[in-house]
Amino acid sequence: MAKSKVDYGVYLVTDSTPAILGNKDLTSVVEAALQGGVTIVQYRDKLSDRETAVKTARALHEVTKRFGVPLLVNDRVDVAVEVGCEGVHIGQDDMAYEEARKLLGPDKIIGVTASSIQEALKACEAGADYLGLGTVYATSTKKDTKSIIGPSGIRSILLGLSSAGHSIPTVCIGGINGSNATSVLAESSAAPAKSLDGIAVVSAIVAAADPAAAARDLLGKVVAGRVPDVIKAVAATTPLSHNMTNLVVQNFAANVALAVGGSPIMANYAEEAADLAKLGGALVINMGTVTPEGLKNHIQALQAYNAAGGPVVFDPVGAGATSIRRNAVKTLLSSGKFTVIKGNEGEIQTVYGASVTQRGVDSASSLTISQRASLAKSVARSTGAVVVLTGTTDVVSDGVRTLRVDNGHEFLGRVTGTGCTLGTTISAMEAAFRSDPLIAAVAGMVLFEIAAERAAVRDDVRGPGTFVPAFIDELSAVRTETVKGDVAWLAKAKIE
Ligand code: 3NM
Ligand code: MG
Repeated sequence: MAKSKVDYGVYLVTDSTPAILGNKDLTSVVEAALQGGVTIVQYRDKLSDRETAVKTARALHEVTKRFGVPLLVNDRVDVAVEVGCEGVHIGQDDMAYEEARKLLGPDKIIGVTASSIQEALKACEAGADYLGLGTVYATSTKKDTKSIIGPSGIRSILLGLSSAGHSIPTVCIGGINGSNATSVLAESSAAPAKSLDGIAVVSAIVAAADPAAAARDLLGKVVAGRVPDVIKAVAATTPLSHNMTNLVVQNFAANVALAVGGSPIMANYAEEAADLAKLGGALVINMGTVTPEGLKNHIQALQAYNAAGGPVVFDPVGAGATSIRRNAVKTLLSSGKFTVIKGNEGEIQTVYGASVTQRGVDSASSLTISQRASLAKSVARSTGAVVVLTGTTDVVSDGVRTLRVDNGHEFLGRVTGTGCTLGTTISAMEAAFRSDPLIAAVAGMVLFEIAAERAAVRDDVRGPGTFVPAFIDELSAVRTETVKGDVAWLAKAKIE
């Protein structure tokens, strides 16, 4: 696993003491936490003898490897070397960074704890791969913590790092749980410094009655915490949203692209795609009114954006409705790579290869939420794309992290083209926020659905007709508020 690809979002630090683990089995707790969405694991065990530590680390590594998640070992560099896991985490009183690097080689991850800007800069300059910042709040998990610095202390370190030109990944640790994660993330971030990349927890997951649910809850909060970064990135760059879309939604989609901060171009002639792909935007391929000519254009444009490294959003409208569309989906999937595939249940099932027959382009649902989550995850794994499966509860998955978004309003289902314009919205997010396509997709989704909720309850909205202009207004208002730093609207986000 490339070090640059590591996701520090929900960082689980283990503890084997009865006070925290109780009588549970550590490996099972870690496995449940990984199912819930933990993105990196650190085996921390101050008490076991070496033989036990190596045995436990091996068992944990078997599990983390299955989930494609890195395993680090706290402090005991020799254990990490013997097990061959992905790296170590060292505190200020542990082995010196240079010595650990010599033992581990250049490809392993070494994280360092820092409580002050001096410690953080020193670790950065030595070459650390990430920093664990803390202690945020006093915690009974670690009784010998030296300095309790709070979210404001984290913020000072982040500002210090960014003014020294460092963009090293950071997580914070100490007393973080589901109740305070959102405020810790918000209070510790300060422009122009980069936000925290994640939160590290011990007891919030290891001591939880349901570690999978605890991990899922934290993941939702970490992802929600990044949403403003995505919307601001769109506002700062006004990325091109190149739509190759159907006849029905051209005007609506262009207005939505503008409202969310993008710059729309509706261009169906693929000979233009190579030039457009160089402008730093993203492409939407929407299959809504498929024709032989259109399909050829889609393939050519897909390949042009792939060659330029630009994101591509695929909207397989009505994919299961006809055999022509089912074949078009197969052809497109084998012609290039998509960043995001967005569709309703029937469409995503068709992408999966199931032979479902959709009634026209409408959505119908027969799967349970957890079946929808596994479907999205499987398609994400097989295609390498982020899958956005829309419905009353939306599911977003990149094959590792799978989230449910429970926002939206029934008016979205009573107006034509809302699904298509969601694809356009997501394209703007993907264009502006390349570092994490899943977070970009979730940001597009919650911006879109919360704007719909706000529009639907306005006094001037009396039905689906008056909803449309109000919805465009609210998309624009939510974006403007976010850019000004007012993110109160995000309290409505239901991401889990
Ligand atoms: N390191 P909990 S605080 C392992 O400040 C560890 O460096 C800390 O446990 C530091 O999430 C800590 O249960 C324990 O509060 C964090
Ligand atoms: Mg230590």
